[in-house]
Amino acid sequence: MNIKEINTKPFDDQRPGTSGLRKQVTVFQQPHYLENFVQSIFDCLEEKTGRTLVLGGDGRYYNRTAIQTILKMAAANGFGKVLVGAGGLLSTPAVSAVIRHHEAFGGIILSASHNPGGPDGDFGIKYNISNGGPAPEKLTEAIYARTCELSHYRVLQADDLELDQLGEQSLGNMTVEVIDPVKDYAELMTHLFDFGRIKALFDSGLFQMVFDAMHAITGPYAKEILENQLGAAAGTVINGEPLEDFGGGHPDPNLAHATELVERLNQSGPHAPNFGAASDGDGDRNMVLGRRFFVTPSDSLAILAANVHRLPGYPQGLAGVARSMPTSMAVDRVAERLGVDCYETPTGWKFFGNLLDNRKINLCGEESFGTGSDHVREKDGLWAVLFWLNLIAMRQQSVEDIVREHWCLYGRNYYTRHDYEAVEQDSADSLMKNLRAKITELAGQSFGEYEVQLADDFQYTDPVDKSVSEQQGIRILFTNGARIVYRLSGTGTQGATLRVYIERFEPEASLHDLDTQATLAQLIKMADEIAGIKQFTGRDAPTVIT
Ligand code: VG1
Ligand code: CO
Repeated sequence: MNIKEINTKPFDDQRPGTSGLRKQVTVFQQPHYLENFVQSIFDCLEEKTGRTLVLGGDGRYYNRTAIQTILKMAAANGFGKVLVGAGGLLSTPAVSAVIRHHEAFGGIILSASHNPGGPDGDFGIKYNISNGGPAPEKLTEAIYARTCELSHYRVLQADDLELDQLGEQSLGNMTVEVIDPVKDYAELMTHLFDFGRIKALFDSGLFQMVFDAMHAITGPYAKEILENQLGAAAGTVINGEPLEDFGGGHPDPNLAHATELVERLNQSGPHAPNFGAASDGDGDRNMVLGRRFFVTPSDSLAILAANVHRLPGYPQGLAGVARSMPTSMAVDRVAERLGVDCYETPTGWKFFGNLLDNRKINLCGEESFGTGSDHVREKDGLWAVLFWLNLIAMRQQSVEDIVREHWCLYGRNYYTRHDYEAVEQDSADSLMKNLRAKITELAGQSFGEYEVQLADDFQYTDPVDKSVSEQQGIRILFTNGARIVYRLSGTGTQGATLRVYIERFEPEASLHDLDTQATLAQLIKMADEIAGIKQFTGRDAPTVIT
């Protein structure tokens, strides 16, 4: 084996964010940049010798180059085997499923998720541990510390491998097995949902759906499961071919970016689809739409929690549930009624891992179009879509009717997120600093009908390993159940992104049909006044509203 030790110098910007290391492609293309980070991951993994690693990405620009490099580095660092998705492709939830199914040591996912791709877009890399989930903070911090002192990395001198044919080949002393990226994942789904029932729904001819894969990774998964296995009409999956630049689009499944899907669902007439869904770059997010009807991700989580006992894969029902702190409190009401625990975690899927592993919860979600369960350790876009399909098939109701019935029973949490993207880092930091200084004096203050019950900088103690995560967002809770939350994004690559999350609870069913932005207008105004958003950012309006 011809292993080379390459001398290198540390980069000072390799601290993983909410979900791995995310940078512009041009940053990753600097000599040694990717290699330094990969070697730092490997250096932090004890007992990796001879073990199996899973490797794949969302197919964005630089995926193939990075896969070849990582394979050669894995061989030089003593791994026994790498399972790599054909063509270098694997969705994020599929990596999680493959790690668990094959009891692998861990996995590397190449993706910048919902961020745009292409030579001028973003790239990212993330390490997942043996439970299939994102590395916990302790490990990501250790990896970061290693990047700050790295002096060399190891790489096998070998030709690039052919990764389009399934099967095993050797790379130095290591085996590389190219696997079907869809197979293990699709198999897992058949155990969770009633495929027969969903198939009958499609076969009835009375139900049509559109799935927008946004030219990202979910296309092949959705085609296989929805069209081939469940009998959805050919053409149900649109934009189903993964492209290196996502066709120039922004692979983020929300009303602002999945415009083609939204147009289809807004059609009228007998041939308008009944159900629409989309997923993001790496397949872990989902948006769910009914006919001319949008389901907020927070409501979706609450509805899944209220219905999980109906599904074949969850005979024990809801064991407990968790949501990220900024996610609306709709699911809390479901947990309360069912008498199960509801955990509030910091943003990012890595905080759900311990809760899932220890069976404190079996369902979790985030307001950012992410929901998942204990079947894997990542959020899972297509899983959520299948859940909704199963629900529709069982209840024989439209998406809108299911949601409205839920609101009638539990009340409605009006919810919105306002993002201010690419703000100057210094301005964003000053805004947060100023807000932090104000927190203590906010308690007890009134703003019209809103009285502050609690204002703090969210801190989380993991109930399992007792690790503490601080400064996870500033939250202001009002006595009537309304909330305003502020935090800075940990996934952006240009400047800073300020996220402001706003919600208010409405128990009255006759008031469940209001326009979200209008009914939250007073809180939105207060959010600006309290934090000085205009003053600090110089912006009059958010960049994206979801
Ligand atoms: C965002 C979302 C967060 C999500 C993360 C990764 O993080 O808010 O809920 O877990 O993206 O999702 P941030 O720090 O930018 O707010 V994915 O689909 O981009 O891996
Ligand atoms: Co994603």
